[in-house]
Order: sequence, then C-alpha cells, then structure tokens
Amino acid sequence: MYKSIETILVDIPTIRPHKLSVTTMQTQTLVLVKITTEDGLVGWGEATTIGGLNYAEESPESVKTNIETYFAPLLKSLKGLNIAQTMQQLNKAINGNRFAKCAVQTALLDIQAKRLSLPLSELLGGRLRDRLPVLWTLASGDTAKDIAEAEKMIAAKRHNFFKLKIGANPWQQDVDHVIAIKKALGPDVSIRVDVNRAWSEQECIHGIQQLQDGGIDLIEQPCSIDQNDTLTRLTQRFDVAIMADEVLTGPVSAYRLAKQHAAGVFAVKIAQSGGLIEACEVATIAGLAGIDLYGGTMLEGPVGSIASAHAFSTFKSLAFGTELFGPLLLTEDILKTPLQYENFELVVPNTPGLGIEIDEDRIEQLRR
Ligand code: MUC
Ligand code: MG
Repeated sequence: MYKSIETILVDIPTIRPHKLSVTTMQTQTLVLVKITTEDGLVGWGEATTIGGLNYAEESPESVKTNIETYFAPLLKSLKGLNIAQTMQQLNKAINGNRFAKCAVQTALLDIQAKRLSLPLSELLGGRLRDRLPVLWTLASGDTAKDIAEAEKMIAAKRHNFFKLKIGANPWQQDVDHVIAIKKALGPDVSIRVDVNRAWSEQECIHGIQQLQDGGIDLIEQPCSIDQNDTLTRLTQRFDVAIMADEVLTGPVSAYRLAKQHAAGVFAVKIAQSGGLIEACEVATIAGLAGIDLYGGTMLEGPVGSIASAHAFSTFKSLAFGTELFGPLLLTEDILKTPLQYENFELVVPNTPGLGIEIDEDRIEQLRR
C-alpha cells in the first residue's frame, strides 16, 4: 500500500538571528516526510525541531534515521489498515519519537483527505474557523530593533500581537526590555513572553510580578519542565495567565497538568503532541478542565504550519490565538504558492488534503 517513505532535510537561513534562551538560530532545518502510495497518491508531513537537540529530544538527523530504519519498513509491511490502525501498529512497535510520528501521521492524513477530496481539517472532526490569528515573535535580542520590527508588522497588517523570547539574559535586564517594548507599542497591543524554562522559582516570582504590573498578557513556560509544582504555584499566585509549553508533551501530560491545575493556558503543538489527532485530544482535555488554548509552533515551515492550522481550526476555542509564523521567518519558500497571510491572519486552505502544492524542484536544490 505504501510504496515509499522519504525523509528530507532542508536547511534554510532565517531572515535574521532568532534568539531563544536555549539557542540562537541562524538557519532552520526543515524535516519533511513524503509518503507515496502504490496507487500514486502523495502525502507530506513535517517533523521540524529547534536548534538540533537544544530544544527537544529529537533532532533532524535522529528523525531521519528512525523513520528510515524503523518506520518505513514497518509502514511498507502494513496492508489494508486505516490511519488509526496504522498508528496503533507504529505506537506498538516504536516508543517515543513524537515528532517523527506526527510527520508520518500528517502525511497519512494528507493522503486520505486527498483520496476523499476533503480538506484535512474535515478528517479531524471539521473546522470551526477558516482563518487563524497569528502573532509574530520578536527575538532579535535588541529592544530598538524589536520595536521597529513590531511597528513594521502592524503597518503591513501582518501581525498585531507579539511574543518576546526572553531568558538568555539576567532576568531584570529581560524584564526591562519587555516593559520598554510594551510601553512603546501601547495598551492595545498584546505582548506575551516566552522564558523557555530559564528562570528559577524566585526569578519567576520577581520577574512575573513586574511583567504582570507592566501589562503583559501571557507568561510561557517560565520554569524547568521538571518543576510542575513551581508552575502550579505560579498559576495560583498570579492573575496573569501562565502557559505550559515544553512541559506539555501530548494527551497524557495534558491530563496530568490539568489535574494539577498547573497552567491556565496550554500551548498546543502538533509535533510535541505526537500528531494532529493527539493535538486535538490535548485541546479536548484543556476544554474539559477550563484551560485556555494557544496554537503553538516548533518554527516549522509551510507543511507543519498548515497541518497545525488544520488541527487548530477544529478547536472549540482558541482564546490566545496562534503563532503559526514559521514560514515567514525563512528566507526561502518550498511551496509553489505561499501560505496566505492577510489581515493579521493565516487562511486555512479548503482544497483537498493539506491544501498546499510542494515545489519539489526547489526542495531538490535546497536539500542537504
Ligand atoms: C517556543 O518555545 O514556543 C515558538 C515561537 C518561537 O519563536 O519559538 C518557538 C518555540
Ligand atoms: Mg514556547
């Protein structure tokens, strides 16, 4: 049934250095998965991560090796199974590897949706919205440059809310940087911060207090993923919303975090969840627990970003919007027609499958 499963690494420079607490990115490595069926249908998925092994447990190279060595032979041996049964076989045979599983599942859903002539969102229960609000991340590392970048985005109607990556500098320096940007952009522009695990509990208490007083709307993953008790105490202590990101690794962790009231908001990511179906399960758990949602990114290119958009379009509520700007951070596109960003939103395609056309010639030129 599946004729070939190919994993392609594509290194693309970013439009400017992207500074996180865990690394500074100058390029992004897209991890693309292409599955071809014996009857000639092609599906695409993406397993992109950030900074090799700086951010998560899977690297571009490990995803490629594991898909080629373990996933591909197993997939080729399966006959006549639907997607749920196929994923069940993969999950039985392969531990972990959520990013690789997400890419494979996305490609299978893309194929099935094309077969049925439906947009992928309709295989996930159906979309509730055709457009998603998308923020921009300010991460140049320079306050004046960040303010100028934000003003340019607002004027171009590309983004009107922003996330700031902090945690690389001493906490007070980072907080001053955030407050200066908030003051420059004014009360109507929502500013959020992502600390990417950098602060101790004491730094969180002092830093978040000042950010809350300064009018910041959301604090993302301020402490280590090993400190759920800290995250819970911060959620209870502050009015400003505290969001779980790296600590949220799929439905099981969503259930545990919800049970512990560890966060007021979940950053749902398809790769971290282990697939689009699992991302939707995370959203359901959050909804039942009264936790708000935000559509997160691993700074994927267009394949992972639009796959995420299909999943997020089905969420009952998306109170904090999304950050599906990954393709806009890259200097090269791999689509024949770029994703449609307009009026501060990303349009979810309604053509069959993911609704994108991959430029395979461009990928051939760019691949590692
Ligand atoms: C993260 O931790 O959220 C998302 C946007 C961005 O700039 O970095 C990523 C990762
Ligand atoms: Mg984050």
